[in-house]
Order: sequence, then structure tokens, then C-alpha cells
Amino acid sequence: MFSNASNFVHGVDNAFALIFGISLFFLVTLTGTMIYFIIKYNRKRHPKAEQVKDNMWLEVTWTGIPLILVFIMFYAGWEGFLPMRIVPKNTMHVKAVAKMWKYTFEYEGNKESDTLVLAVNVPVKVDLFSKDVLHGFSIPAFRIKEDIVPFKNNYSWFTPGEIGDFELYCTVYCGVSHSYMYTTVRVIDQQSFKKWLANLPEKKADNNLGRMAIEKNGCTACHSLDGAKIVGPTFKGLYGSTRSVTTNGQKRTLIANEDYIKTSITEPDKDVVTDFPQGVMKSYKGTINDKEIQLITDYLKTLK
Ligand code: HEC
Ligand SMILES: [Cu+2]
Repeated sequence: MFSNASNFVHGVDNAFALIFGISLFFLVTLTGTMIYFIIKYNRKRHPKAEQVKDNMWLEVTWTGIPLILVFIMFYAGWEGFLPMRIVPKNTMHVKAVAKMWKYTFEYEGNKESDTLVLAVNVPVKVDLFSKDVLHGFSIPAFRIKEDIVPFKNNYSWFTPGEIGDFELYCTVYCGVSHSYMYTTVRVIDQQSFKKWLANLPEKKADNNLGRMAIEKNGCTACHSLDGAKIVGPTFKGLYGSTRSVTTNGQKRTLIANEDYIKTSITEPDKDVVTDFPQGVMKSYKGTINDKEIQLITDYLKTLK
């Protein structure tokens, strides 16, 4: 609680602490009063029940106090929430593109990245865009959570206040591999950010059939194209490299050639790559035909 990871941490945590405190207070006092009454008005001590009727002050109190408390809670929440919807001028812009089951971040100058890299203390507006279904853009450390709704332009903004890596999730169940839809927010100093952005390659037109097959079949939810290790090994530099795998419980090394790629797609549990889990990738036998496997393989050859 009360970190400085983003400018919204204080507002959200204040509301949370207040509501939590009030709830805790009532949990303790109500339970205490109940126990006290159970003992005090126990049948042995009070054999004859008495009825209390129409106590105006009592009723005014138990209506008035909760009403005031609820308004205080509302005010604390409102104060934390309102600034999230008012974007200041001169923010940096990033477009977050969500699709089953991956985030891509597009930067000015037609550049894109799998990780959301940001400069510390620079306010950023993130335009949220979905290519398919409902997703949820959430950075718990920043206290940010916003729905990404297809055909509706939503946004989020914040100022990262601490250098470091933070988790970014999809928080709306969006299909079988929803749980793999996570990535990292990397906050770096402003100088490093300028350098990073300058080195980020420009997006190429998406007209490669192999790349399209990879996107269409959702492979990029687990395999990055840029060297990042996510759920599975990266595709970058895979083709032609030496792989360490376990086959039938036996460790061995082999070269990633056309046959290996094909076996990896149709029988993923046959050669399990070292340091990666077995059984996570399902077999694409029957889903992807030989022609598509060839297109994918040809595309992998280009990812040096
Ligand atoms: C749910 C996550 C997931 C999806 C989706 C997925 N894979 Fe995998 N894949 C893995 C994991 C984990 C491994 C490593 C363990 C293993 O070898 O089975 C792997 C291994 C591989 C390998 C061997 C990689 C190496 O470094 O030697 C290839 C090739 C591969 N996958 C291709 C694909 C293709 C093509 C698709 C899409 C049609 C795909 N995968 C979809 C998780 C996934
Ligand atoms: Cu999602």
C-alpha cells in the first residue's frame, strides 16, 4: 500500500483503507454487542421477554450514521476515481491493441512492442483498442483497471512514478488462453526511454502468409517474435539453432530443422524444450494443414 508506482496509488488506497477501516470497526463492534447481549439477556437472567417499540432517536441514529458513512466512502472513491478520467494535455501516447490472447503496444512513428515500456514521471495516455472481444487492461501496481470494449474507444492515463518492472494483465475472461494474456510494464529513466524508442524497429506491413498463420492460430500468445521469453520459447533465431529437448524422458540435442518444427506443432509433447513446461502447448494436428506448416516454417526462417 501507498507506493509511488503511479499517481493514482494514493487515491485508490485511501478509499480502500477507509472502507476497510469502517468495515473492520463495525465487524468488531457489532459482533461484540451481539455477544454482550447474548450474555446480558440470556434466558436465565431475563426469563420474561420485553418488547421495545418505536424509539425515534434510535431509528434516526441508525439511519443517519450509516448514511453519512456511505457518503464519506463515496466521496473518497470519487476523489480517487475522477482524476483517472481527466487526461492532462501533452501526455505521451501509446495505443494498446488487445486480441485473443496478446497485447501489442503501438508507439508514435509506426513502431510496436510486446512490452509496455514507459519513461518515469512522464504522463502517458493509453488508447485501448480490441481486435476481437472484451478484454480488461489492468496494472495492479498502478491501481489501473479499464475495460477494452470492441467498437468503443476507451482510454486510460497515468504517470509512472517508480523505475521497475510491473505486471500487466487481461482481467476479463476472453477465451481458452486468457490466462496467458499478460505482459510487463517496464518503467525506465527518460534518457534510456528515448534511446529505446529510437531503436525500436518500424512495424512492417502484415502481408506475410506465415506470419498471418501464426497470428490466426494464436501462437503469439505463448511465443514472442522479438526474443522475449513468455510462456514458450521465442521464435526469434529458432530456425537452424541447436535445441536441448527431452524425448521420452531422455535429454538430447538436435537442430531445429523443418521436421522438428513440424513435430513441434503436431506433437508438442514429443520433444519438450528444456526449461519449458510439457503439456501447455496443445497439438495442432488436424487444425493446421501441411501447407500452413510450411508457410509458418518459411516465416520462422526469416526471424534471425
Ligand atoms: C498455450 C501456449 C502455446 C501456444 C498457443 C503455442 N505454443 Fe508452441 N510451445 C509452447 C511451449 C510451452 C513450448 C515448449 C515446450 C514444448 O516443447 O512442448 C512450445 C514449443 C514450441 C516449439 C519448439 C520451440 C523451440 O524453442 O524448440 C515450436 C516450433 C512451437 N512451439 C510452435 C508453435 C506454433 C507454430 C504455435 C501456433 C500454431 C504454437 N507453438 C502455439 C507453448 C505454446
Ligand atoms: Cu483478454
